[in-house]
Amino acid sequence: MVGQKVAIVSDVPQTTRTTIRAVLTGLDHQVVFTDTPGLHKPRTELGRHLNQRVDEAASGVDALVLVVDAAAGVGRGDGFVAARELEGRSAPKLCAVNKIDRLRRSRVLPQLAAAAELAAFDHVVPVSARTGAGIEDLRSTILSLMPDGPALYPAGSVTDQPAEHRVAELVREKALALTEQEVPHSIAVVVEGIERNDATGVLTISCSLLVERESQKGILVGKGGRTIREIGTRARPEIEAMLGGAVFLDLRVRVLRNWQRDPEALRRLGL
Ligand SMILES: Nc1nc2c(ncn2[C@@H]2O[C@H](COP(=O)(O)OP(=O)(O)OP(=O)(O)O)[C@@H](O)[C@H]2O)c(=O)[nH]1
Ligand SMILES: [Mg+2]
Repeated sequence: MVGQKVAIVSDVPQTTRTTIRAVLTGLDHQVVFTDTPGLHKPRTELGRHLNQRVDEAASGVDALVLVVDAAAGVGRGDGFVAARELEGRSAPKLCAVNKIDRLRRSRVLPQLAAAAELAAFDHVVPVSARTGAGIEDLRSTILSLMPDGPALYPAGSVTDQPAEHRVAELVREKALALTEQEVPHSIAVVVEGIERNDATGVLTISCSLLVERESQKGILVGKGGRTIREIGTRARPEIEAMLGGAVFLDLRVRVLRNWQRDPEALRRLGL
């Protein structure tokens, strides 16, 4: 929607943990998109916090967009989210029916019809975030619904996230892709410091990957450090492109016992 990677992506549910704003600025308009965590049945304190973020974000906006997964099939979970977050709200409501790249043509209409049943939508738009199909349509539909108002962000900004947070998120994205089962949910990433070498211009970024148990630390480090090295190899080029310069990534893995269930740890992690 804004032409740049602002939120990380993974196969693992509850990838997004904070409310992320993405800013689209044109000659005569600015739209601020708020990406939220996915509403789910919480199993930990973190899960409850994530659901709260969704409730907060859904109030006081100019339009609401429910994104559903047409490849998985629109279903009961979507109905639950629609009832909880859309019902009773006066803002215009849209449904983005995503992943149509994975559907045979004949399955698209039934999915659109199922989506239309979820709530009193003003628009239901088929899209593919992967191929970009329908995205222009969704963007112009949203634009047509926006009230007049002043720009809230300077023209050049694409997100409200500080650089440290974006770096930590990119590292977490690579860690999620290289781990499985319960481990991805147990990973949090914190940037401890960024130092610039004035002679070479290289930025040294020190990052901690936090896990909940000693055994998970072993998994994340990998045999002879293989996994943590691979995380760095994958994250570094994206971080360099984002910051516009050479980066040395110093990654270490630490245990912060059961942080997902610890309100004090969540507070310190900004979650
Ligand atoms: N085929 C296909 N896959 C997609 C599309 N959009 C997203 N995906 C995949 O769906 C998965 C989830 O994407 P995310 O962006 O992490 O989804 P999310 O809704 O933000 O999920 P959370 O942050 O976990 O709440 C990833 O594996 C993506 O690659 C699409 O249009 N087509
Ligand atoms: Mg997400």
